[in-house]
Amino acid sequence: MTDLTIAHLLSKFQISGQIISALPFGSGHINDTYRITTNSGNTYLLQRINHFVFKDVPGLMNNLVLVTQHLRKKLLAITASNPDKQVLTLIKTNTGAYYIKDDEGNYWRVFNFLNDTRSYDQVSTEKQAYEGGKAFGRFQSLLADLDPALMVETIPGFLNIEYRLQNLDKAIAADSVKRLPEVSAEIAFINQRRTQMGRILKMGREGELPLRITHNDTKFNNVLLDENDHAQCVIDLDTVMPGYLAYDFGDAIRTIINNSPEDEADIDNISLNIPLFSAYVKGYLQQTVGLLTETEVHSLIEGVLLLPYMQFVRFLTDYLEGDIYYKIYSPQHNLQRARAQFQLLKKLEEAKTTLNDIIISTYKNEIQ
Ligand code: ADP
Ligand code: GN1
Ligand code: MG
Repeated sequence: MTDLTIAHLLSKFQISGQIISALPFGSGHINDTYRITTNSGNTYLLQRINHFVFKDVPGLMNNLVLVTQHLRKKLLAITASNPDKQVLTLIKTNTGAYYIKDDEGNYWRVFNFLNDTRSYDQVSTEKQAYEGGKAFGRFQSLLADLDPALMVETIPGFLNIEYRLQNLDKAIAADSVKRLPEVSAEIAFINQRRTQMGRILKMGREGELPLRITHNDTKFNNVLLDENDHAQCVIDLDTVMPGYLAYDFGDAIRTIINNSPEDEADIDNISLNIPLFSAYVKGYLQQTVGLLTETEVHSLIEGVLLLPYMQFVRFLTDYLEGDIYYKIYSPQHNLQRARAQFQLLKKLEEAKTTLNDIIISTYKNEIQ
């Protein structure tokens, strides 16, 4: 991206001031993000929406507007809240739209940049984990009265494990880049768990778990904390759509409980951080205790196992397909990521009872 292209794009949005700098920002795997500073003192975040991943950008943007407007309205009714800081704000284009499509077919949008915040790829303190739990718990509570039927599925089958396994099976059958021989141990491990990992879907289909509006990408770097590590804003709302609470809980835990990065190369370094888990559970349940059904509480532990499993399946599929989905930074990156999730899942399976006991005892404390 040249400065000229960025200036041209931004000239189509209602931003104030002249551009001083436009620098790539963040460590997301999907969108292209730039931090824009201007001489008016206002800072913005320019994003190219990945339309290979998100096929229905108008539908996605409609979801985003619905969700941010709903959150804003709910926060306005809460004393001491600050919607401008706690909800993402989209900047309109000169024609009053929320995004533009450029001559090459790329979609762009602009948010207000939330200053004095940071996102963490890895959690290092119990306070951060607790605040993350509060942020995602509150996000779900505030969205509980928004009708899921209003939202489009921005990626059909996104967290549907049956669909993810079908995609893996297709990638195995095609073996388009001849990587199958390297991953036979991983595939055997996945196959042993196919039925068990379908439990949440089954409970949902049988009406035991309510379909709610969920975030569906609750990895920890999708929450912004302020300079004192207080939760400020949940971001990356492209996958907000109908889902089960256990999905969001499980995906957050996947990134919080792991003492190593998501793509740890030496799997012997992967271990669980139980104090961080407990802190997240506390923050999350404090916000959601009035919302969760008993069955949902018992489903949370299933999400803790399912989300690393699903991520393992997704990274492995991308590796077998020749790295077409996630941004990679080395040729074996997706394999390395898949193996790290594989190891994390083994550790989580060993600790399942301990983790569930923490969830249940925290819930009992909070409900009193
Ligand atoms: P991706 O889908 O690629 O993960 P995100 O929407 O999560 O894209 O944005 C990437 C990173 O940019 C985030 O992890 C966060 O650090 C930062 N970010 C996103 N939105 C804002 C914002 N409004 N203010 C400040 N930082 C932001
Ligand atoms: C992607 O966009 P980002 O980097 O927050 C992915 C998530 C995965 C995550 C794994 C739309 O999230 O589903 O869990 O990478 N987002 C999409 O790090 O596929
Ligand atoms: Mg992100």
